Amino acid sequence: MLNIVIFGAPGSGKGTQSEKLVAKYGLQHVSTGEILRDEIEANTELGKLADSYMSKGELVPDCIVIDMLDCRTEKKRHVKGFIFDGFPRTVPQGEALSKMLSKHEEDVNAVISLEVADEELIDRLLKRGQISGRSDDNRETIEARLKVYYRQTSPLKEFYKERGILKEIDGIGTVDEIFRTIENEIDQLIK
Ligand code: B4P
Repeated sequence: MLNIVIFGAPGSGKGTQSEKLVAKYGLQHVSTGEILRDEIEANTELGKLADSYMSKGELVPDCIVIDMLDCRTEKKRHVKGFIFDGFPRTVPQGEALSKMLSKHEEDVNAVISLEVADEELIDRLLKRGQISGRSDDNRETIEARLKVYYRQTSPLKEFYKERGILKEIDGIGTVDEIFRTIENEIDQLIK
């Protein structure tokens, strides 16, 4: 199995590049952001709870996201591998992911970190907000999400660097240019 984490600040292009990775490598896409937005859309209890955090730019608590993910990946054990998009977002989530995969003698094979400067991130998310209508794509919430990223999510880079699997990639350029760099990393891994 091939287990890839696509990592980066909000708006760095995780969702965009994940779609291309799924198309090329046939991996199962697991986007915690998408799962949570579906729950909000369906007005479930989980969705209502998630919305109270997401609309403020905060992370949904670890225990909720970890249980949600564990349940979904367990149901899909027959796949070629996973692309984890937007998960993990905290060190406890990173530890939980390794624990989940270790039940099947697996681990994360590579963490692709998309590096994009803050001004570009804000610009992209404001543009997306104009068309997506997402409640978290407005300036105030975007700034809160960036603070949360630096405080709670970026320490994961050190976590994965220590494990020797962090691949930092320039996330500025066209979607195809960035994808070619990611492809090179993954092709080396598969060889
Ligand atoms: P996510 O859904 O993961 O989304 P994101 O971080 O906002 O965006 P992403 O990086 O995927 O950007 P995209 O490709 O769309 O999270 C949303 C929220 O859910 C979080 O804030 C949190 O509250 C909650 N959540 C999710 N996972 C969680 C977890 N594990 N724990 C706790 N809470 C969690 O790209 C952004 C825009 O840029 C798009 O418009 C795209 O078209 C554009 N773009 C992409 N690549 C580009 C490029 N190369 N050049 C120019 N524009 C580009």
